[in-house]
Amino acid sequence: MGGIGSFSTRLGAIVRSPNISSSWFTTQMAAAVSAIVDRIPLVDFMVEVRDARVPLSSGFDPIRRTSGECRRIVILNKSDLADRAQTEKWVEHFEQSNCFCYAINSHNKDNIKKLLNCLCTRIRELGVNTSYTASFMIVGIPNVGKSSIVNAMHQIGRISAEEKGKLKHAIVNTHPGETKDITSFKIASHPNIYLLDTPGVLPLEMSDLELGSKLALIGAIDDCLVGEVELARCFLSILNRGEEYKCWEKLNSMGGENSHLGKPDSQNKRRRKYPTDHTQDFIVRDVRKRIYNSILEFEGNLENDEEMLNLIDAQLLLLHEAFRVSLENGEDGYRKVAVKLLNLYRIGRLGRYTLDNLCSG
Ligand SMILES: Nc1nc2c(ncn2[C@@H]2O[C@H](COP(=O)(O)OP(=O)(O)O)[C@@H](O)[C@H]2O)c(=O)[nH]1
Ligand SMILES: [Mg+2]
Repeated sequence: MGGIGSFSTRLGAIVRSPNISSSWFTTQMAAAVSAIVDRIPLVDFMVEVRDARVPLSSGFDPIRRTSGECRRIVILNKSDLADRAQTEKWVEHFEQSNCFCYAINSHNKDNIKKLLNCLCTRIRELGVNTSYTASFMIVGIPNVGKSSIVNAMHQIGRISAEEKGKLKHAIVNTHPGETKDITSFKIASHPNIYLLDTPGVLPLEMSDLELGSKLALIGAIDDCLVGEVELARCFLSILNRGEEYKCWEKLNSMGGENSHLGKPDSQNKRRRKYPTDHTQDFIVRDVRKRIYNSILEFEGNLENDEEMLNLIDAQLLLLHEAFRVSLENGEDGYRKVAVKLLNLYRIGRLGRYTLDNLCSG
């Protein structure tokens, strides 16, 4: 997916408007930048966490200014939400520019184990002895999963039982801006290896409108600053122009409420052995079905902004029903629908979307 159209431009303009931009670049971020930059010479590696859905746009601005002075590793996190083929291409792209790059889902234990091994190998390659204390500074824009990675690595890290007993936790939240200080977490002994979790930092300026809209879509900027309905509209414009909804076709031919999300029968039987969130599954199926049918029945031109807006507004109306939100709630009802839609998108239940096309990088 290349340019994401006029809805993205509109969203980007909101992000860049003076009253909004003064809210997302906080004094806390400015302080974090100088604390991070001061520590760069003291750490062995900088680990830049990016969002696999926007591997280019989620770059950590301060690191560009210091590039060349530090060893750098790039992690494309949330790969479970991004297009697989695009992620592979992005990993190759970063490797070709001479840095180690790993695509992971920080909620996946195997991914974290592999990453832990890779980080330990990087330290061994430095030729240090077992009494050395090594450190990786984890940096990135807000909400890319830095604290989730640190927690997961600290939990499975190779540290003594005594140290395990005192495991600490970095705060993880769906809202950006939760990590306020730089904190260290041990992940290995002999040599001792520490990860430094840091607060997320946004670029001081959004170089173009699309950048602002992409960062807002992935949740790096607080939704309420930008407006949930505008965000949902932008997401729907991407969905309507994309390919993901096409695999929801079979939902129309599926029966009653107990049928699972397009899984063959044998898999359904297996799945029923385990507790699942049936209400959520039912709602997701209903949302997909309504969106799919609305696109199928749409006779306008998706390349025409006004016609696309008509489709999106019709979809938001349909989604009131799917999410059981009364139309009587007016503007607030639209906001509730938008919040629920964005939540489904951000947990990957409406498909995998990579918003940065490698060719546009
Ligand atoms: N789907 C998905 N969600 C993730 C992943 N890693 C983190 N998250 C979620 O992203 C949100 C932000 O995570 P957090 O670690 O607080 O990000 P930070 O601001 O960069 O420290 C939380 O809701 C996490 O559960 C991932 O690999 N996949
Ligand atoms: Mg954090």
